[in-house]
Amino acid sequence: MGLRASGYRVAVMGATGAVGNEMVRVLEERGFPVASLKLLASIRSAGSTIEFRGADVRVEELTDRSFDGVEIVLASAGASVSQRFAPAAAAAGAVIIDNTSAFRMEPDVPLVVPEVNPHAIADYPKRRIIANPNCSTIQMVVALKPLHDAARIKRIIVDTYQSTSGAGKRAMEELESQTADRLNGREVLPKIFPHPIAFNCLPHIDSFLDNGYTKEEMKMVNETRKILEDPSILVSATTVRVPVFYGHSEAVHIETERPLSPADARKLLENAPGVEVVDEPAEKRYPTAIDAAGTDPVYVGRIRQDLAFENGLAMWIVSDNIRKGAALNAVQIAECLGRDYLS
Ligand code: NAP
Ligand code: 3JM
Repeated sequence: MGLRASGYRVAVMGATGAVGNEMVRVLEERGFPVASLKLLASIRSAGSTIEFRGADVRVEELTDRSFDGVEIVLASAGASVSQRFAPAAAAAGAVIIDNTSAFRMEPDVPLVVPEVNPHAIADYPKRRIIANPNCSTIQMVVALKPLHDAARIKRIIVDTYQSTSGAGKRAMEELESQTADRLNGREVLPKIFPHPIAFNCLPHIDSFLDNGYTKEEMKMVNETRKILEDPSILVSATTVRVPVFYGHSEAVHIETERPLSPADARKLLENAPGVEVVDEPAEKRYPTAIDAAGTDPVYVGRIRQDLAFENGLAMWIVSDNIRKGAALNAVQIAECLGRDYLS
């Protein structure tokens, strides 16, 4: 079955945000068949317009009545907004592809990365919600899935270098203004982030939990297990916000059950969907956030034997967090849903 030629009635919740705006662009770029497009945000930006296929579409205030006649909702207006409005959207008959952490770990909600576990979408009728994982989890599992299939990953140690776009539009503005303030000798006043983000690194994303990890770090632990359908995988993450606008980078160290050479891992990754290997260190070629920004792949480089494990591999994984980490992954889910489930 292909995508319905007459199109789908789509709504974007949080359309004026960093993620929502990119969703609209990705729908257009990929030629997703949109029969009608509803752009929803808070009262603050109701009445503003966003361009879609050359026409200005007016942003409407999100209410319980926003979903009449809508088939697919792409949601990225924050976890509490999804908690509040996803049930109304489901009751109106829509399927919600939710980019927030609100429902990801609920057992009757599929958590999907199309290159990794597209079959999980089959469970969508239970709640009519499909969750999109956290950006840092998505890029990591796209790269690790083929290695897991080949050698079974037992343990993952990951440190992230996450860009400010992951914290929304105002967070990016804060990096910009603090950079200018610091360079001009003005006082730097943190607002969105707890400390200055310009010329700094903050080992603090989302809130701290009793076990000493942050919620962002525990998303990587729990979501990875759910997506790879292996609750025994051990994951330890340190998630760090860095003064980068677009693109998350990750230093990833894995221990596998069976030995896997760096050359074999490279071959598997070269053939993996959604992955591009950039790994010629002698030529100074490895992935960077600036190169990844605005593009779709998950880039992997610095693939090498990890000296600290018996069967260990180390690598560097980079992707545009707003595209594959959020908007692109959500639109790819919509494509699978439309193609395989919505007649
Ligand atoms: P953002 O740039 O701050 O945008 C937030 C969006 O939500 C805006 O469109 C805003 O509309 C809307 N909104 C906020 N409160 C609302 C309300 N009460 N009712 C209706 N709309 C409301 O943030 P972002 O970076 O795009 O992220 C948005 C959410 O997406 C995050 O909170 C997170 O849950 C999720 N996210 C997921 C990933 C992922 O990894 N999958 C990555 C980043 C973000 P106004 O213009 O009216 O304020
Ligand atoms: C990425 O409403 C909120 O607190 C959203 C915070 C947030 C999330 C989240 O928890 O949904 C900001 C940025 C995410 C995410 O993808 O998990």
